[in-house]
Amino acid sequence: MTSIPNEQYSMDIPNERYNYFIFHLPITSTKAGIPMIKLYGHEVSGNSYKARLMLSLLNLEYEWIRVDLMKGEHKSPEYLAKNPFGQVPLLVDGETQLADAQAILVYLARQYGGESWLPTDALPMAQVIRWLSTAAGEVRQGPENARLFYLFGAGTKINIERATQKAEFILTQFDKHLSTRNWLEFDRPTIADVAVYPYIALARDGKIELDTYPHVLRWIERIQQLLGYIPMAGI
Ligand SMILES: N[C@@H](CCC(=O)N[C@@H](CS)C(=O)NCC(=O)O)C(=O)O
Repeated sequence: MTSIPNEQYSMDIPNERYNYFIFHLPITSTKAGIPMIKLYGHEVSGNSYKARLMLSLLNLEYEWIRVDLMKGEHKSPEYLAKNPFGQVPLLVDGETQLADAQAILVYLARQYGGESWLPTDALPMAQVIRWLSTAAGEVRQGPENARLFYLFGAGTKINIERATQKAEFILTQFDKHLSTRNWLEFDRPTIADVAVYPYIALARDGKIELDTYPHVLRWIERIQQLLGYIPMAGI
């Protein structure tokens, strides 16, 4: 989401789907007293969901720490001491403290996922990272911003025409790319798919219909069939 003042989060979350998830996220996980991974996030945040989804796909236990964006907890001195950007998600793994969904995906993939989710040879790694950039660039400027506009209103100062246009552009690109392949890169899912998936699958929240992108729809279904897949409200 784009950085916006706290008061703009004091909206009505649009429907009960979101309330359901507040109460159905993992609460705590410690194994024999060993400190486990902690994830700071919010249930409406697609970026927090990226990290949750990856943790689940890797079958990792973690403690979910809800940062109440609506109450401005992400701008509290305590939270800013952890992440000066004042954003979720934030991952803590022992001594490691890491903000940014894409960075968290890289960390989890390499720390716990071997070569599968993020290969280390120069070209394959670059091919995956390219989609992480797309997630933080075109996807954020398009479907993510359109969703932010419709969930949080005109106060976000988002140019909705521009966000919609960018969403349609990137969805057209994805649909073309996915017309000849099952996954964004290689013959298996990688963090490229995980990085891009949430805000594409949430596009309808931004009044972007996916029906005209059949290959994207089939890719969404494939992701939802992955072992360890977990949903998010709105998808
Ligand atoms: N580059 C960051 C952006 C994170 C982000 O924008 N998080 C939103 C929630 S989805 C947030 O915390 N917004 C509050 C703010 O920016 O003040 C990432 O990919 O994790």
